Amino acid sequence: MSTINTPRLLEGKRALIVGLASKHSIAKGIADAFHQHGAELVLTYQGEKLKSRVEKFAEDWNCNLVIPCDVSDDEQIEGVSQAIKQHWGEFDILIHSVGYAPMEALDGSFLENTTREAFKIAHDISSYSFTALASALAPMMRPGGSLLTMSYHGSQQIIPNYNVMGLAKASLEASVRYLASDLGPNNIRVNSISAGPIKTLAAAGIKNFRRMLADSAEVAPLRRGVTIEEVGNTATFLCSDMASGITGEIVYVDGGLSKAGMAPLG
Ligand code: NAD
Ligand code: 0WE
Repeated sequence: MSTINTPRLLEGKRALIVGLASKHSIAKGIADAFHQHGAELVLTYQGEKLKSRVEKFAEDWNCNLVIPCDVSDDEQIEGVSQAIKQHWGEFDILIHSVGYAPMEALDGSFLENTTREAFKIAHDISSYSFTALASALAPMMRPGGSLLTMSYHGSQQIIPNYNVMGLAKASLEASVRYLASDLGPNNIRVNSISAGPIKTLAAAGIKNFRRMLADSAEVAPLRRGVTIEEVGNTATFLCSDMASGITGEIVYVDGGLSKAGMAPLG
């Protein structure tokens, strides 16, 4: 470790992070950066299977509250709200890094594979959960605080197989703007990071994901993929007072991939 003074952008801030599942999770990159920058953390986990794993991460970050939160369950969201009220009373930052659709809907034809049930689940878990958490938790957030969610460019343009998740991310991005409008008067900001493809658990099992990563790295202006550390650094900026004028925004952390109109000529 270097002994040079690095800026501590989140000193005194309290952050709740929803969506940590493994060392590859985008939420892990965000939590690492937040911890480095002096934030105090509370973590949630989805289901008992992930409990001990998330508790191990908590130790690394001197975090002494880890709470269950399956976002499909209103009672668990209320439980998070009660736990935060007890632990902190007030806090500053909510990270939402959650997305899910039934696997069958993420392969092949959007037209043929989008059932009512898959549509409902994708939108409930990947979009509504952000509004639900905002609704339960924003009343406890201090002025200068912010909410941040994770999106993907499949909300804006056709990405093969992303299918119903593209619709859910479009809905999520629209919710960022309406939430920004409602919470702006309290000086609470709401933003999203749209990340380029990263190999995480949510990417495992997606057909041809390795090829997508390789192709993206050839097309992106930076000629490489992005890392969870890079997403964590941008999240740190967006949730810090350095970004006090930014709300309702979708910030791309994708090495420029979404701006390429065509693959570079060989
Ligand atoms: P990940 O698998 O590490 O994280 C996804 C998280 O969603 C997990 O922690 C999982 O527990 C949680 N989750 C799913 N259903 C849930 C539920 N019902 N209740 C509570 N939590 C639930 O994968 P990741 O790539 O870090 O994904 C995090 C976010 O980043 C997602 O919104 C994803 O869409 C987005 N994203 C990912 C990429 C990528 O290429 N990996 C790119 C852009 C955006
Ligand atoms: O948002 C995502 C992942 C979303 C996701 C992944 C899974 C896999 C496991 C949602 N639901 C599930 N359900 C499961 O059962 N990303 C941005 C990563 C991703 O997923 C893709 C991508 C990219 C990029 C799917 C198809 C095409 C590209």
